[in-house]
Amino acid sequence: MLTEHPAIYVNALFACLLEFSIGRIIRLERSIIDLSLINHVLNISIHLFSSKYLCRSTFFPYLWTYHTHRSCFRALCCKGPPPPRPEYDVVCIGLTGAGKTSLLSRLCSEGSDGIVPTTGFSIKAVPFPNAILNVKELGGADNIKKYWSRYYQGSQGVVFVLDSASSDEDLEAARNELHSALQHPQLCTLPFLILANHQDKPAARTPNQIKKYFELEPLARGKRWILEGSTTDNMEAVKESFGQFISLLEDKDTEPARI
Ligand SMILES: Nc1nc2c(ncn2[C@@H]2O[C@H](COP(=O)(O)OP(=O)(O)OP(=O)(O)O)[C@@H](O)[C@H]2O)c(=O)[nH]1
Ligand SMILES: [Mg+2]
Repeated sequence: MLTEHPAIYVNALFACLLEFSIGRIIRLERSIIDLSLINHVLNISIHLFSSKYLCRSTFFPYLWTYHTHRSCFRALCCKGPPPPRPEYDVVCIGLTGAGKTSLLSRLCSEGSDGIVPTTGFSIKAVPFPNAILNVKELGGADNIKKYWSRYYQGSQGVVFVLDSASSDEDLEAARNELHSALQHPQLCTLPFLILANHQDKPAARTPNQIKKYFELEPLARGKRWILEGSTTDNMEAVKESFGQFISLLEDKDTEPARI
């Protein structure tokens, strides 16, 4: 078999390259294309093409060489798509100006220029190394806030963002909103990530002060949640907080509350 015409090997290598290129295109996530069908069509067209132009050998040596080389080529160069990451649907709430859009945009590596208050809601697929969060941000303006609960259905987790440097009045409003969310029938059993944002500002309360003021302890009992300080100036810390939140979503972390 190894003594066959060298054109067979050129032929097989060419077939592998062609399949590799097309494979890269069709291996999009959630592709609805039937890969096995494409593989059949590809095999036949490669065979016809190669037998006509590259060598006039019989079909079987070609097939053997092609499949052998294809396996080697795949092992070396074409490892295929990475295993799919789990996806979680998360709702993100907080008063207007808390920094929801800014944080989410930075997590998606988008620029922070031109961010305007969210009217209605916006959805972003935020990628992390071990999961993708489909985050639905609900605008925090007064005229939108009253409709928040209509968008809670289907959520698997909650991100609550607050401005740690806001006025006492706004902080109290944020506290009331968080308490309502924690007790809402559609959210009360879900993991919460509470981000005390704007920590870069001198007037910012510390996460501990927020925790005390928000009186979270009685509500925390038996719930899975995290309260962390955050600022758009330190996205590495924000990513770490989301990493812990993902662990709660995966239910890996059995610790009930970390505030
Ligand atoms: N200094 C500072 N400014 C921030 C921070 N996060 C957001 N901002 C600023 O706060 C303003 C409001 O941010 P947004 O991201 O639009 O706030 P939002 O929570 O999405 O507001 P709505 O969409 O209206 O609910 C913007 O000017 C941001 O640049 C932060 O951590 N520190
Ligand atoms: Mg926004």
